[in-house]
Amino acid sequence: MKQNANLPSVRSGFRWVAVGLSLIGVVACASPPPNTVTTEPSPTETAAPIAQEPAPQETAQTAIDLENRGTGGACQFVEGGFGPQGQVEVRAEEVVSGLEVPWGIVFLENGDLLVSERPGRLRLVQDGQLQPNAVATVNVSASGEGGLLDIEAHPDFANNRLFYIYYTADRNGAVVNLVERWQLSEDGLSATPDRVIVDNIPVARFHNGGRLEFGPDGMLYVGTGDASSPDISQDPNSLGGKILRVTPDGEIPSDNPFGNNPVFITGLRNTQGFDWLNESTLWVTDHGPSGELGGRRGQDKVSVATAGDNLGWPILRACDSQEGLISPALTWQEAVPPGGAAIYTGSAIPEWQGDLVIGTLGSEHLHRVSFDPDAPYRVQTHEVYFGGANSLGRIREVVMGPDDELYITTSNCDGRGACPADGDKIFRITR
Ligand SMILES: [Ca+2]
Repeated sequence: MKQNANLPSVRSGFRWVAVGLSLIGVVACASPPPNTVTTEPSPTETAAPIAQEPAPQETAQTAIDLENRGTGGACQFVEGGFGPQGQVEVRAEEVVSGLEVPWGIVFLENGDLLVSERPGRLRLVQDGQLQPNAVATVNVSASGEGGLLDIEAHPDFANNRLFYIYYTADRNGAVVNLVERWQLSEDGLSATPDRVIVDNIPVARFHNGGRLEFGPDGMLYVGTGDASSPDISQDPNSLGGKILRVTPDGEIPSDNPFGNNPVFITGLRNTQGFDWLNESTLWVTDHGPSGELGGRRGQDKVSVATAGDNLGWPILRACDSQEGLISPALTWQEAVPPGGAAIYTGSAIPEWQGDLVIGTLGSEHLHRVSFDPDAPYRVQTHEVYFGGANSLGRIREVVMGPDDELYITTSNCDGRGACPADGDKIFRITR
């Protein structure tokens, strides 16, 4: 587990060594001006010891100021445009092409990669090669933003070969989103359903959520959408517009914030990306309105949240604050909107250590966001990569690999982008 000096990323994950993904080609650079550097201190500088104070690593969990999170005072509003051009030299290496709307990727213990394609196929990247036959075809209802969405592996996948998928299913005309657990065969070439983990998540043509992540506490977190019904986000008895938290078997943990209820965070519209800055605190990205509720637009956001928090959809606008609701740390006037997000824990791009990296669909960027280590609702650095001539197109998934490199997927063939002849791709983002 890698740790930034002040903001340890404690997210559990697959940290197996020796990944065999092959590099196929170098595709794009961020083309920074020469000799430019970021102005923030490096992690090692911020970790400079102060006399008679305990080491930051020991106090990071308790020293973080969450009391003032979300009161709006520190909220950064990006007015026009999407953010300053990134100043760190990074590039994208193509890992595989020929995919159709990949939504989620997960690394297996041997470095192979499972990819979910939204039309309903699970694909295997074995020894760096996309296998021609699907591992499994899931019977999805793939209209609008629904279909086969994220995938996540059981924390003990190496022993039980269990993994989870989030998908949209049509049950004799009743369409639902659900989380289902599957088991991968020993050779990795086929998979079979095991059991339903979370059922009857609200569904609509738009806003189906879909993100699955295991937290550092070993629990499965599920990001859902408001299914185009904003009011359900504020209803703790609805599974829509939430982050849910369940055990790997789908049970409700006894320490969930709303009693015998999988709901963990409320007031979301359509989250597709979140990661943990410590055991109990998450950075959460969310989509803002796209014309509903009187023509409101833009206002996608990044918030700092913990158990029981209400992130304010559909009540809050931009940096507004209201008693009982959490205002964002960062929001945009223009629609970005965010796909996946992950804390960068690799060493290839040391400037990004501990920062949140967000892939965006509409604006087609990678956003790098760093936060005040003592008050993580306060943005320190925000910049964008892969704009303009370096564009990779729409970016959906953002995930750290077991080789400590960052991986993303494109979503250019989802009907909203320019689908190239060789389809959607997985890229490694590195120096
Ligand atoms: Ca995932």
